[in-house]
Amino acid sequence: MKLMYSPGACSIGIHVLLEEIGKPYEAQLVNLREGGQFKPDFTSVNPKSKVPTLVRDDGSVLTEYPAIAYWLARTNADKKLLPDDVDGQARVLEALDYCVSTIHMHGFSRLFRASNYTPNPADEDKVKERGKEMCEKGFAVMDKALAGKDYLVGAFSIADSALFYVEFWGAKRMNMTLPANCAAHLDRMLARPAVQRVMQQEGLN
Ligand SMILES: N[C@@H](CCC(=O)N[C@@H](CS)C(=O)NCC(=O)O)C(=O)O
Repeated sequence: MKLMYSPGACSIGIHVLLEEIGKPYEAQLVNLREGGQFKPDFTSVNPKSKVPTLVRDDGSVLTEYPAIAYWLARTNADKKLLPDDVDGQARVLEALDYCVSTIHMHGFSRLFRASNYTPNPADEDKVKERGKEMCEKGFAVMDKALAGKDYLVGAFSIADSALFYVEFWGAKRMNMTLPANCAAHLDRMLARPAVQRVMQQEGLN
């Protein structure tokens, strides 16, 4: 398998899952700052110009964080990255989707790419403010979901990998103060050996 990633991007959560699984894989850096996602050698693999992109052993390409995480969990069932029961699985997908589709795609996207949300540069600060509010609301929801628990749904699951990357962005890139349960979850994630290996590999230590 080959993961196409960018250091500190949302692909870090899939990188963590690959390390948790422990099977051999290759990690290929795509430099988003230099526009590597728009170059033909990348777009010929993923025309969406996004990481994470996973090239599987049969050469087929899988994109979109939730799909990649779900496929990795189902094809490595012994690693228990999804609960066994349908209700638990639905809860994992519910939390995973909220982290990716709401906190990342609505909240952080406004903070990182305000110019995509307004044609008027003078309005960009307002867009960022709205993005920050969305992130804060998202973290408050996840904080409640974590009350009295180490991980979102039972044991560590694919949902925690997604919560990890948005918490990481909030605390380490945007200097936000995470609510207590999210801050403790981020610390718990950073203490996992798989996460520490990824931080080192992506040069984020
Ligand atoms: N919906 C996609 C979003 C992926 C995404 O937004 N990736 C960002 C990095 S965090 C990216 O590749 N951005 C490059 C760009 O937009 O040019 C997913 O779930 O995988």
